[in-house]
Amino acid sequence: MSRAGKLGIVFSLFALAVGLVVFTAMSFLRTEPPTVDLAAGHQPGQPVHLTVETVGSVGYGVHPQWVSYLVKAPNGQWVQSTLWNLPAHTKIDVTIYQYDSGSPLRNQQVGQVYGTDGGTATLNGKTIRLVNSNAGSGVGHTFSVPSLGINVPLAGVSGNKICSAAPCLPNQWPHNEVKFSFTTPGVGQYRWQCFVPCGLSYLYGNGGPMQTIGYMGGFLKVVD
Ligand SMILES: [Cu+2]
Repeated sequence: MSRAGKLGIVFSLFALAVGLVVFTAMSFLRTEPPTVDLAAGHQPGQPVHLTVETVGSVGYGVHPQWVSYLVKAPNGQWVQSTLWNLPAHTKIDVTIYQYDSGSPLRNQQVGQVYGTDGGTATLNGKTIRLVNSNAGSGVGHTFSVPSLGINVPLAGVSGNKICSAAPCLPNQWPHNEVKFSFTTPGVGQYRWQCFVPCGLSYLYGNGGPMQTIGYMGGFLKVVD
């Protein structure tokens, strides 16, 4: 083969490799879960029920091993999304089914409940103002909205029977039920996330699911 021919092949292969890298990077960056609409058909003055779950591994999709939040859509389906439309100036009654194990917190501050109605939550029906992560099964995740001053620690599940494929159902797997309420502010997008470095096998636990929308963080999309 001529030198030009060889060069041509090398150049084509190089261009193909570059193309693949760009395509992979772009498709990764473009990936965004669907927004689950909990504001449609909302009657003014009525509270909105927001039901979510946290799982130790989602069990499907591109990252089956990753920890994740899921949300119950108005049609009753569990959806792996952390983008939720909520009506403005409305009381949101939140129920979180927490199916993951926990550990002591590095930052004890996120063991406290704050920013919710009454500054409290309930854990399996009992009113709490904090979870002592150095006792019991620690804390698995938090539900935190820094710009609204909200933080709720989610106590870890005890024992080693842990649901590892979402959606996990309360009648099938051990879980902690955490309930609290808060009131949405005006229209805007408010970042929320978990503050437990739960991205196992990533640098300091803060990579992977901790920095990917759809797993351990998302947006409260507050609409009119
Ligand atoms: Cu987490």
